[in-house]
Amino acid sequence: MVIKHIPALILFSVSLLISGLAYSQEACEVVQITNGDLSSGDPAVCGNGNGILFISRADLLNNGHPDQEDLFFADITDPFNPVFYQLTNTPENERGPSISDDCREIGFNSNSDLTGGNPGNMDQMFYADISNPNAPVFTQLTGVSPSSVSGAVSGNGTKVAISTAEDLTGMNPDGSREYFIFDSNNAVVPFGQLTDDPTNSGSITSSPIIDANGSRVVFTSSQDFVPPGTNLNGGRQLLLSRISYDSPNPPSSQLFQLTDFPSNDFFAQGPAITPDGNMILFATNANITGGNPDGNQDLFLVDATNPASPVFNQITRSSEFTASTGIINSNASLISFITANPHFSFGGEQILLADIIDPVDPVFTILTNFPVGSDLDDLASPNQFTFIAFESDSDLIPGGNTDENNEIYILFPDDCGFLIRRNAIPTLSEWGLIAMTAVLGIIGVLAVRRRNAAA
Ligand SMILES: [Ca+2]
Ligand SMILES: [Ca+2]
Ligand SMILES: [Ca+2]
Ligand SMILES: [Ca+2]
Repeated sequence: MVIKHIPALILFSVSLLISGLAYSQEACEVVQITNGDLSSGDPAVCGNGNGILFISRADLLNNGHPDQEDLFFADITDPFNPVFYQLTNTPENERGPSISDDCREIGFNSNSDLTGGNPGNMDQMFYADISNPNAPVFTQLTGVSPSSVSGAVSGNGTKVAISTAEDLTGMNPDGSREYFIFDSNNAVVPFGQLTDDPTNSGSITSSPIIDANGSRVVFTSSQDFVPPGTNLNGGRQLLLSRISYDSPNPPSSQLFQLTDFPSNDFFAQGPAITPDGNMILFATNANITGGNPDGNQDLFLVDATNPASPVFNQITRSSEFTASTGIINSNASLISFITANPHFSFGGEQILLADIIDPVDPVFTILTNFPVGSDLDDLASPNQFTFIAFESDSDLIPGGNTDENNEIYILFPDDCGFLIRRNAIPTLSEWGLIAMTAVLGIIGVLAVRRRNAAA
């Protein structure tokens, strides 16, 4: 009676093992969006997933533009038939593109004279309405004095966070690098200076990122901002700015230092933020939660819902460099990053997905199986992670990029990839599964031996 179920029992135990430890054993579908004889890259993706803003040196629309960087928009409502628009056609360089959730507003920096306000070809921050991508409307945001600039537009398209040493508001005569907010809804005083480094002592305030409605901005800085005395050693800390808008008064903010690195040996890098501004993914070499004693770069999640009491979780744990940047979806259930770290990949650079619903015990999936030596950069995605955009100068879809300049690709992380574990050590639930499988298997083998002995 029992014996006739033995083969089924063995099959069941094997299937348990496979279903528990394997994922769909197939790399995710990858689509090459651009195909030029010069580089395309730096993709920014609309939150709704309908388009990609990027820069390209290639003459993608055959209109004879010079071989320098121009801004392009690809409508990928049908990702298999992208529709391209060339937004700028200047003999200078456009860089650092960002785009709103509905693909209508963009931010970028450029040394071109797009509106007649930059005849000296200095690096300036621009904002543009591309509701009609055939006729973008440009606004030059900076330009009083020369300074390098970077920035990002909010998800709702109405705010731009800007990092520059320019004195945009009259509050920065020392010429230190500060962070500003531009509010397109405030026609009277559109700029607010939201940091105040009193001296130009060379501290670095890097490219800020901004949430959906512009109420929170995150950036890294080695400056000793809040409260003074917290960062005397110049660690590159992660800071959060909580912003209030009170038009026609300028925007104001409260600044929070989220990390507390003990020295300038430590730094935060490459932050990404959820649309609600509460969850931040970043990389650091610091041992924030006790799980990074080797001091190489791993990815950390910080819940900054209450920015005065941030809660950190270390997502990747490796004895080797993992990544300097990653992306996060809107409800902080998934992150993605590029790594060549052998703890997470087959070898060479691959794109990883991590389910972080339980950030203490993330589940990792390799989405790609690119040849060793493939070079990937600049992940970007819609709020829901329906696809992941990136750039690569490898011939990822054989024959599609034989000249090996940078092209834009997207992949669909849908029911594909190869499940792996964080440390190649099974989790408690996996150990349980393995133990159960082993017991069932032993019972099966014993029963078969008994049957053979009886025969
Ligand atoms: Ca150009
Ligand atoms: Ca200053
Ligand atoms: Ca580590
Ligand atoms: Ca190419």
